[in-house]
Amino acid sequence: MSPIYEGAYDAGHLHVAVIASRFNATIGKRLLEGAMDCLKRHGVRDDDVSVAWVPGAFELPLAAKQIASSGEFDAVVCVGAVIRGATPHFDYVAAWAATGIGEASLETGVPISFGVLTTDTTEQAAERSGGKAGNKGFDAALAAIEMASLMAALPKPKG
Ligand code: INI
Repeated sequence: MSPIYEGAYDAGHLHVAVIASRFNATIGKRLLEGAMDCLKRHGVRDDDVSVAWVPGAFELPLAAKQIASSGEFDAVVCVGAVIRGATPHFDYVAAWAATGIGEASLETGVPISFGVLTTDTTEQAAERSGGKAGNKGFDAALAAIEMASLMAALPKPKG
């Protein structure tokens, strides 16, 4: 039978970077806490986690690309909150954060997870950053761990 590839959650050997967006800082801090909690619970050593702050979600892709290109990390976690408010800025920032993070991951071959909330209100963001709807930072860190494990297990690119 052909192999079935799946990522595992034993992360004691992983080096992980978490990039947090300072815009909507209260939410960003909670998402970062969620990500750190997840990494710790899955065995990642404190010394093997680096944290970087960027001004806003728009800046996440560039920082993620450079960190992922360093070769020092098995996975990168991006966290932040884009809250709609009354401006079309929301759409540009949210779309670029998602697209740019995805591109950075494809270009570097390093898993970069998307822990960026895109909500209509601050209340919705609070619910998803340690409130009744969980913590998206925790979820993004878990996805990063699983993907780092999966990427190590998958057949390597030719050449
Ligand atoms: N950045 C965010 O992270 N969240 C937002 O909700 C947001 N809004 O709505 O404007 C936001 N804007 C700042 C943006 O990410 C950049 O930091 C800024 O445009 C400078 O490049």
